[in-house]
Amino acid sequence: MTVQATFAATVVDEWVRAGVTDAVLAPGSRSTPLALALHARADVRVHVHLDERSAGFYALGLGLATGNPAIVLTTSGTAAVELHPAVVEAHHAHVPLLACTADRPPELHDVGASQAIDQVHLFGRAVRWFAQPGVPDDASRGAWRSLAARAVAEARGAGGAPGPVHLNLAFREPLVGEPDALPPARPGGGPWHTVERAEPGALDVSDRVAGRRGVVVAGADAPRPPVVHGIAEALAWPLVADARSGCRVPARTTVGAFDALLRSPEFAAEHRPEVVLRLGAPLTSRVLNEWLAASGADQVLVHPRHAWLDPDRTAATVTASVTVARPVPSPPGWLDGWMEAERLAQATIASVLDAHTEPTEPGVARALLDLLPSEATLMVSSSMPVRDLEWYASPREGVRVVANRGASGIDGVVSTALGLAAGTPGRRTFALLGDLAFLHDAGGLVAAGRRDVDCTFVVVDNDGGGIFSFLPQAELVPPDAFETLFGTPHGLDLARVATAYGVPVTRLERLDELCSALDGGGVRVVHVRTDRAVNVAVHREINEAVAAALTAGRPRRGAPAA
Ligand SMILES: Cc1ncc(C[n+]2csc(CCOP(=O)(O)OP(=O)(O)O)c2C)c(N)n1
Ligand SMILES: [Mg+2]
Repeated sequence: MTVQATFAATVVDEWVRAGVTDAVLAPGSRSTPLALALHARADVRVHVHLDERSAGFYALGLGLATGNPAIVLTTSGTAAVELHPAVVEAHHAHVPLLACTADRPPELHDVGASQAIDQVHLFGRAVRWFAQPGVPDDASRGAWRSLAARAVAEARGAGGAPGPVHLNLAFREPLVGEPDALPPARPGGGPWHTVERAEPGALDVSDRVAGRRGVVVAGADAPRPPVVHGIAEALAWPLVADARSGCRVPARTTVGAFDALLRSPEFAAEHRPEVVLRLGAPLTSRVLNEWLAASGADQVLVHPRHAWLDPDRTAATVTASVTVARPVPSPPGWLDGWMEAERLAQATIASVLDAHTEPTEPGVARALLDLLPSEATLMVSSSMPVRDLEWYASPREGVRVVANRGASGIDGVVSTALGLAAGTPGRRTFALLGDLAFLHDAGGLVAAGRRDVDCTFVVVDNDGGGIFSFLPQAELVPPDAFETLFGTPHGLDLARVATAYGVPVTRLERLDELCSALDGGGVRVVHVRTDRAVNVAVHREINEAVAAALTAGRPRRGAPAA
């Protein structure tokens, strides 16, 4: 019997009572009491990773999938530091996560003991709560259940938004032992603490929106789709929706092709709104965001957790929830003008992409979303995949789209997707990612063989960072320097990389092979070779074709739909 083992078993018992189901562990000695306590519970799924950075993102993926914090446990030293990227992403993206770092006891600090570093407030202000209870002893027994229950409650957003919590847990040897009787728990199986929060009332914006030309913009963390569609429908406003909002489904008001549309100066000028309801996180489209910022419109920013997501500083009002109690629709022709343009743009995008038999990057994004089975989850990496999906995919129902856009890193994508897959058994998971994002976390594939997860990675391989070809650097930096510093070709055969991890690979030569390439379960890679210069040309081709279609068929403002 050891006090360390009793502490660890108590904490794990409390986590289970609070609803925790998954723990992600990386091997190490100092974390032994907790590792053994987690392993001893049949009601906790334990996922073992070799690399703590991947472990952190895998736990993030589990949290995204379930809304519950997953435990991620490391030993001390640099192992603990490796969690930082996932903690930062969880902080910005409001994903519950319980980061537990094992630590050496105080007498081993500052004396050159192995793997002893300062882990106090290791993740700075990126955590909702930090606690270090000290080496467990019998005197602290009465605090153990509270500590564990509060950690889960804080991660779920007791103090506001969900996010990461850091417990720094010092253990003294012996590290292996059996637990004694646990301190008494709450009767009835519940956790020591629960947090009850009253929902705030919604702000009624009826007077501000009545009869005006407005736009609803919905990003990640927008209110529930029926609420958003209800507002757009009642006001007869276009709903500019990113797939991550869940609102980008076919409807009388849904506009998916806004990026291409707003690249047309005439369209952008003629469709300037008077009022904008911005729901959730900003979209990635710079064209959209600049158009909104320059519009001079009255803007209401709505975020259910009061996140201040206003990079252009244009929100006149910030609130958690809106309602329109007395809806007065926009003037005749306002919505029709948008929707006619949307139909033209979608048809044009489809016909441009259909003319390319070889896979193009926008074509893969559009076809992939179209082809996914119902109830699938799609993760998209930062850089061009998230943009191609936002700009060129057509609206559809029944797919959950997620991206690590809290801090917009290209790290941890493989592991986040595998964590999402592990957290949604019975639903298929797909990831659309760039070659650099894939290579960055290729080590995350080690976990693929260890669990029965279903995840198909569609890797768009343009041999480097394709996004930089769209930035001013591409014009202003001499080509050789641009290629060395930004293009960063690696010349690796990604199929061989995946195969080395035991992951089967399908090479996609033609876009029409995508449907069959997506068949089958387990962890797989679909490898798509593209070219960065061709990709710039394809984007230009689509955008010019949409502008031309608008010029040819554009209804004048105020005109009813054809
Ligand atoms: C961790 C991290 N490092 C660097 C960056 C900067 N960055 C943004 S996009 C990008 C290139 C990504 O390349 P790839 O994944 O191949 O996608 P592509 O641009 O080709 O679509 C880089 C390096 C970042 N966002 N995150
Ligand atoms: Mg790339």
